[in-house]
Amino acid sequence: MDKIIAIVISLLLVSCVATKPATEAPTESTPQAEVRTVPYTELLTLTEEYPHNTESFTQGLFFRNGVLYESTGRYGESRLHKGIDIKSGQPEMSYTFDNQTFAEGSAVLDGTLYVLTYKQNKAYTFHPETLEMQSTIEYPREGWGLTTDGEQLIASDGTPTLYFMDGSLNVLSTVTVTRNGTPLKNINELEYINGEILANIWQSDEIVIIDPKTGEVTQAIDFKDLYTPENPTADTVLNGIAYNESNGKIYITGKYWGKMFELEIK
Ligand SMILES: [Ca+2]
Repeated sequence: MDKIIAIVISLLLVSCVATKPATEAPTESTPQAEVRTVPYTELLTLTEEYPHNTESFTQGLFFRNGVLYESTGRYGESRLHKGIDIKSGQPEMSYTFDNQTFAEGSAVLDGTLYVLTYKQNKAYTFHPETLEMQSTIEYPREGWGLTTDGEQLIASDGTPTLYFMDGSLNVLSTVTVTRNGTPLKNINELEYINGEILANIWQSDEIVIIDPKTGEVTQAIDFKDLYTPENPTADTVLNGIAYNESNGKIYITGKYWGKMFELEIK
């Protein structure tokens, strides 16, 4: 009997010792480690280069069921392309916007394709198969990037805010994107990949990885060694991130770039 009591007491002592550190842990959250910027080659392997239309001012780039879509911007140059053959860069079909429209990011949610506009305070919906325009929705912000987690649409507007919206573009929640605790503006093209949001920062070679719940940038990826446009201008910046669920690869291009790059996650 004494032996059993001794074992119980020693077990209790062990459990007290084991739980002690937890009771002494600081109550305030530990500061986040400084966000590192890593060259893209640290996380991704370049697997293929494809042609990209140098007349496309890329705004939105995404796959739906293995089919590549791209929306392009600028007045008089705004298009929506569907079924882009990655080997030739040629689309199966295209919709041409009127000259008063500057198209922006695009994404499909629940069988509806959405395209934002820059300053027209309008978004348009399309049938994703036929590219037939279906409706116009009032949109009270600048349109920049657009993506979806499959439940909601996620939009950027050039500020540090990301907007989570329903299919009628009503804002359900927002999150402020921060990098090392500082709000990060110029969030542009977006791509939701496996619980994280990839966003390129307008006029930079960086794509940041954002935690959608907190808005915190967890990592920054530098793509400056990926590509130099043939005729570089202030416009020819990286802006096009698409994840193809069918093969698990990421596709990256830029405005007026002559190439689109296929990358595999390491
Ligand atoms: Ca995208």
